[in-house]
Amino acid sequence: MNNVILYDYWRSSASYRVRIALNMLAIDYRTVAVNLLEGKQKSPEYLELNPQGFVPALVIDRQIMTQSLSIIEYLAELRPESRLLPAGITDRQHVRALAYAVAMDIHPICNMHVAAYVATLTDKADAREEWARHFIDVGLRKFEVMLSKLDGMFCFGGTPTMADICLVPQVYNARRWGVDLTDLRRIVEIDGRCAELPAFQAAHPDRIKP
Ligand SMILES: N[C@@H](CCC(=O)N[C@@H](CS)C(=O)NCC(=O)O)C(=O)O
Repeated sequence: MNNVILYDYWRSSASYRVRIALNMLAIDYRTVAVNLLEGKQKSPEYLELNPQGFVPALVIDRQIMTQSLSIIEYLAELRPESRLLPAGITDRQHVRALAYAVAMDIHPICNMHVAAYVATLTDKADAREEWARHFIDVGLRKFEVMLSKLDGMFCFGGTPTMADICLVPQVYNARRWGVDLTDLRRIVEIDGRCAELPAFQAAHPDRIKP
């Protein structure tokens, strides 16, 4: 892979996921920042790359890819030895269920344009923050129960998978919005373990921040 470009935003959790996966596979890439606060995701040039107006978009040798989970699954298929997804078909299903619980059930309802719309429906000054806090809290509590049925150092087994790649950015967001993580023992433990790994460290928003 010669020419890999990630269009991302430092605080975007979907971008954060792809940064972790690329780092885990030691794929060299350069980033192009798409400033969400300035609405650059809606510019005609960016919409050419991702008609949904979301980051990330990944371009590999001119091939444009969108949707962070489909990108991670592509990378997992490209490099099965990475174990982003486990070898067994049933194990893979479990990892996907964990990853989707975050990426499809928590993240989208707290997305910037959703929270911004919620704020227009009420006079409550902190509606946006309360909305995000509530849905992240509820979603992560359910995720903690899912994890309690599984063993291992990470979400699924002894090495990080797509599930951890989704969890860590969501925990970053939870902290950002002030969600109380005290009771979420497994989640906090796994997040701490991932934080020790260089691939996760290099992808952290604080390292990407302009
Ligand atoms: N399902 C998409 C979601 C992407 C997404 O929601 N990206 C957010 C940042 S984390 C975004 O670009 N938001 C812009 C907006 O809400 O206008 C994916 O996983 O790639």
